[in-house]
Amino acid sequence: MRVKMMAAAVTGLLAVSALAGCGGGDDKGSGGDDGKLVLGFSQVGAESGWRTANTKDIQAEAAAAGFELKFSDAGGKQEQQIAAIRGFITQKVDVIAFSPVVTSGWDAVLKEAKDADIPVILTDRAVDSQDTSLYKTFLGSDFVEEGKKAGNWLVKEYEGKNEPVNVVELQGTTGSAPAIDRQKGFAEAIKANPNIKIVKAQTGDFKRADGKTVMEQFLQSTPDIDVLYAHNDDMGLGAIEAIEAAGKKPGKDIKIITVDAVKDGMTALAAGKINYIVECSPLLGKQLMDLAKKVKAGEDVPQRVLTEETTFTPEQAKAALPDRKY
Ligand code: GYE
Repeated sequence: MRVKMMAAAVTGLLAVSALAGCGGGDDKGSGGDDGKLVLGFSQVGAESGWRTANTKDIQAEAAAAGFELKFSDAGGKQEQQIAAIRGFITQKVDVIAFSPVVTSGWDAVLKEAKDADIPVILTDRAVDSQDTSLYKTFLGSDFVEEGKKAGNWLVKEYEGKNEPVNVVELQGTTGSAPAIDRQKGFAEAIKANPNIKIVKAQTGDFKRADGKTVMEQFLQSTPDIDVLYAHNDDMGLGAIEAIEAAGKKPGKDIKIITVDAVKDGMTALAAGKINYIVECSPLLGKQLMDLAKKVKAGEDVPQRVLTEETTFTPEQAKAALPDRKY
């Protein structure tokens, strides 16, 4: 039975829920048929280079750890993530991990997982649930800190200059933890120089195409843009296309700060089209597998596990690029 259920999982969640009534056996906690730890992972989607690197890393590290990974891509839709998590509960996986597309609206499904005694690990993005017993741990970056690093660079860049600095902000997916926190950290940091003002802010949904169209609108509606702050590389790269099409020089006429440091972003940074990148590492796989092993064994894990990250100038990007894995 278990084998049948797992095969069904590959073909889709509908098939899985159809099989749910057939009695999945009560082998919960004993791993897959061959004793492997079964990890259900619900990914946000494939919106950016960061996400693709994150997915690859999780798949590779699950294989390296000898786990059975049930991977589900939600196409950026919360209802699909909820359906995927429900599917994992029905299949009685050992551990559920997911990267929540937005912060709110998770309490009910997290409660269902808890009632089914399946530990949950938040990966990359946070939820706003007040009851922190609904998940075991949250592994990922400090997005407020990332926003602060971006803002601090800008404050330094204009230190001692008494001129207005008009900033446009391309924000990530509305309601997502990285969009909320990167906005917040940046806004806090730029308070240090009252000349720096955010003149326009809009979401580009973390996507390159949206970054381009929103930047086109910014350029049309707003003269004198000095700086673009984009919540990820992809939106910044889309915006570069719009800036060049408008006959301006990215990195010079308009300074650009982004977050992530994926290869395409680092290449643009090395070429001087982006001025500064705050790193956000997508390589969470190894830590996720270690945490999954521990929660499955009933060991205590810290409530919060932070990823270590740095920042890059064009010179640093040139030096780092040859060894960049993603
Ligand atoms: O910065 C962005 C991606 O949640 C940290 O999501 C992640 C963000 C990342 O689409 O590129």
